[in-house]
Amino acid sequence: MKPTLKFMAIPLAVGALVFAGCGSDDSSDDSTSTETTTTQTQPADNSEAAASQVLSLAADPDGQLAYDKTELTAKAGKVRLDFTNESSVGHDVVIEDSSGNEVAATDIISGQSTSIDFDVKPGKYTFYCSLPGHEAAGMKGTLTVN
Ligand SMILES: [Cu+2]
Repeated sequence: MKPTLKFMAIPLAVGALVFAGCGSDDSSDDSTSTETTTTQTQPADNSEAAASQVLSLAADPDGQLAYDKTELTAKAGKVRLDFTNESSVGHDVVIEDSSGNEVAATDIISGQSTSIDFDVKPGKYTFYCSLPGHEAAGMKGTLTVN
């Protein structure tokens, strides 16, 4: 063998290796695609919040200390109570649970109507007018929740 051939072969081999190295580097140049998946938060269905049952109660239109009902019934859940007082005597409706805790209360009204929304569980509730002497005179009743 002639030494000149070996001498010439080495730079070619090195050049080939360097070239191959560059080529392999190119493949690792992938741009990492950051896919941001937008999570769509579903809006809460607030239509369920509306009272599904409506109770009505009225005070005596002639000003007697009495409601038109002494018993109300409802199913557990959200309840709306419509209270009407056509008389000029002020009245309200306070709802208490069996432990005597106030669950809801209307404004004191006269000559108008109002309503309140509240939640009830199965059991016995009481309602009454909070004006002095009115409950004692008979403005009271029971709300039974099934
Ligand atoms: Cu009253």
